[in-house]
Amino acid sequence: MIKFPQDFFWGAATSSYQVEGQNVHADWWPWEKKAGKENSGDACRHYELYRQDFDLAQSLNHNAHRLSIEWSRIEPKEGELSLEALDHYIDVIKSLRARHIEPMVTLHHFTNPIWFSEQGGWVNPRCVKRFLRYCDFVTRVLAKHVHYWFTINEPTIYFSHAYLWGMWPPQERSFFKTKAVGDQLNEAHIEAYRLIHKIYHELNIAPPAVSIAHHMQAIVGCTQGLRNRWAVALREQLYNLEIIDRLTRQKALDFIGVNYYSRHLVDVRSWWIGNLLMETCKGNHHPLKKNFLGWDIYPQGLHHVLLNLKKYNLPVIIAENGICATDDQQRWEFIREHLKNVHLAMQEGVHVKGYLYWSLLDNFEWAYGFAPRFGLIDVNYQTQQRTVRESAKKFAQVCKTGVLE
Ligand code: IFM
Repeated sequence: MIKFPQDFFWGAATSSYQVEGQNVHADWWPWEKKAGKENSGDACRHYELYRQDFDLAQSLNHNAHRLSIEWSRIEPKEGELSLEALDHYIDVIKSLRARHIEPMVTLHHFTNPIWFSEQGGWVNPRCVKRFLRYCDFVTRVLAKHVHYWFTINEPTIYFSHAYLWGMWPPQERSFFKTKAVGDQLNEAHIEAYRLIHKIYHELNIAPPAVSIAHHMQAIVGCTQGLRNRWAVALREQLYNLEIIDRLTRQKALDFIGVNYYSRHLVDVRSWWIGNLLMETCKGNHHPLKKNFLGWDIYPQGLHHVLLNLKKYNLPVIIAENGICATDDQQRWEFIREHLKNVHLAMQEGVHVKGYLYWSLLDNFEWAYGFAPRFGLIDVNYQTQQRTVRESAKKFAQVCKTGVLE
């Protein structure tokens, strides 16, 4: 039997574009059509159905929920920041509070307003200023309702998918732009961190807790040869720790938000830097069970990732951990095994404050569309009917008691 602390945060995460529906002012909206992808369309209609969805979260004993604000709704045209759009999110947050669920708010979760992207997005030197104007507007209003903030979701995934691999809008494949966007996102976080703290100070509200949600993988060598060991160390630093080092040096993290899904299996065939940095194992030497998208299921990696964070001496919130699966039993096993590893890391001194499953609902999985099912709650996209999965009920028991049998 495993027991988590009484004040542990238990819940799930979502993001605006993936669940709300009809986010017509976001850059993904026209891109889906242009790129011939499935359209996010109505998604889960969570924009209207959030109260009913939060009733379900409450019935599942969640005491925390991570959501994101859709920048393109708040500022559909440059400089025209909409109080009415923000009112919606005030209501969303109040609805959570009314159900004793702690809201945790993300300011940027992969999508940008169309006007922002048309002006060069995160490559434009003025992007940070633009982002801060939006952050300022939102924070001043939400400060009295929100304590936990994530400025940017998965910066490394965003810049690699959008600017290096050309998989997401604006579909760039440029090392230089990737580097520029990485730097701008770091700066955007640091400046937003300072701004949010300043606003709380001015408003005489107790200091908030601000972080990023950082995508971390367990970086593992396929064999223990010298090249692989080098590559593992290099990638551990570059993919996992570099951004945290940079942000902690600037004293711009109050906790570390970790999104963990899978392992990254390193197998390098030459000393060429490109191989050292990117080549992965193509064989099937260490087969593991996989999720619906073919990602390795590797719960012990979460323990590994968390231990590597111990040196920062900061609280950690698991801001996302989840599986897309057609077999719901696999979902519960995934949750159970990952929780065991969270607990192990806690026993070894990592201060984990909470665990948020990705995701509360099945939703729009970006370029993969609606096929991957990550939800604790099944969504019928024809009828918008919700059905609570068995895995959600088992997880609900843990949320209620803090005990994993
Ligand atoms: O759906 C995404 C989410 O938007 C960011 N983290 C990973 C999830 C699963 O791919």
